[in-house]
Amino acid sequence: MVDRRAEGDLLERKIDVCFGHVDVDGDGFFDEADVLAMAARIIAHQHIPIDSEPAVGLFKSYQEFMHNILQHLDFDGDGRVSPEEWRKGIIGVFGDQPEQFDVLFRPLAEAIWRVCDRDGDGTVNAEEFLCFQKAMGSSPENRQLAFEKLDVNGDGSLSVDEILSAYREYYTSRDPQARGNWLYGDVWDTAVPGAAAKAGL
Ligand SMILES: [Ca+2]
Ligand SMILES: [Ca+2]
Ligand SMILES: [Ca+2]
Repeated sequence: MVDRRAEGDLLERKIDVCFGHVDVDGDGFFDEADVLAMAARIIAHQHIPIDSEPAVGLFKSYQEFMHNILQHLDFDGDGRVSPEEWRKGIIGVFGDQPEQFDVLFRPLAEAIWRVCDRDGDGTVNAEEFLCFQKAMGSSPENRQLAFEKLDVNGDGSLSVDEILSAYREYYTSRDPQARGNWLYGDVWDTAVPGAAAKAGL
């Protein structure tokens, strides 16, 4: 059996898996409707009021994120991101300009974890983390696995900084040992969305 982990396409795989999370309505494209649905889902799963400050901040961050993503990744200018644009764009943008990761993803990741860290102590416990993963559509096995792998010292909580560094590794690292590879569980055990599969990704 071929060990796909050794084939060197780990980064591409992570990005394809992530497309399945961001295309919330499953229509094969990532666009404004998906980010609004994703923000609403994260807020609902954390059981916080939709008009609370962190919730409002999350909607705002997702909209800014979409604006920036379209600027960098919408190569054909149709106002939405296809799986091919997503893969080409993320690898191209971060490969050439790694500092763009902080510009594109960090403000959104911070807003997400402000919502998830409900008591604001700078750490996220297992329950809060699993609620986030549920909102992202991860399988129950992958939710649990992600938490175990990221919680290196096993104390049952993750600092927000640890999660942000996991994000960076997830989107930019080709290192098979990078801890952030586990952000959404086992990427080799996660189905790649239909549109990405059809596009031969
Ligand atoms: Ca969509
Ligand atoms: Ca496009
Ligand atoms: Ca907390």
